[in-house]
Amino acid sequence: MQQHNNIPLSDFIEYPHDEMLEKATENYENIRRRHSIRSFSDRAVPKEIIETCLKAAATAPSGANHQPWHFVAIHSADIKKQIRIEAENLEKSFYEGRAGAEWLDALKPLGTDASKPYLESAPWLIAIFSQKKGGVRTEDNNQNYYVHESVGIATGFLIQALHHSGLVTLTHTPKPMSFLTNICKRNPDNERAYMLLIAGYPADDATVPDHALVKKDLSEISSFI
Ligand code: IYR
Repeated sequence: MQQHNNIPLSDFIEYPHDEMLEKATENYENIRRRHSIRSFSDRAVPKEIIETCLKAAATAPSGANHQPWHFVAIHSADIKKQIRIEAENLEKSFYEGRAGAEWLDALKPLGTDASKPYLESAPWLIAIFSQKKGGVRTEDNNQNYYVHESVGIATGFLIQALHHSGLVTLTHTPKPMSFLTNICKRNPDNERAYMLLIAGYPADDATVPDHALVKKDLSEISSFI
């Protein structure tokens, strides 16, 4: 049986109202410049940037604080090539009909297709895995809870950290993603590939589809009661 022991909150920072609004606005102005990018430069990004962003991601809240995630940061050209080959094969069948007409229609405004050169050109691919079992210590083998929610939040933190550091990302989910488990040599009994995040600098001629810039208004996405 685990015991509970509280320690005083010592790192909370309170801001006066004006400064709070300034910070909220500053954050909004910064995060609204985040765009999914599909054209990456091959410029190098130091490993310590990725490490620091992963540390930020790992502070995310999770079910029972079990931290049911594992991030594989891929820099190896050989592994990136293997991932590109597998992902493009899957995407080919997806775009050739597996997706179905409605899905393909929904993707038209994004202009995506089966070709994924950025899987080789971007400096980093981060394969994110969720874990069924674990615990607060890596060696634990207890049930994990709210795994999808927890890994989703950590992934959001990671995207935000990379953006904040001055990099761009793309969330990529080739279907099915089990090939990532094999390539990254993860344990398929406990881990499932959750997402592949591409990170780096945008290519000089990178574009953003205008469709992606359409964001719902505050009045549509929220209600105050
Ligand atoms: N995985 C495919 C298709 C795709 C699906 C959705 I939903 C998107 O928002 C974007 C793409 C691809 O990466 O092309």
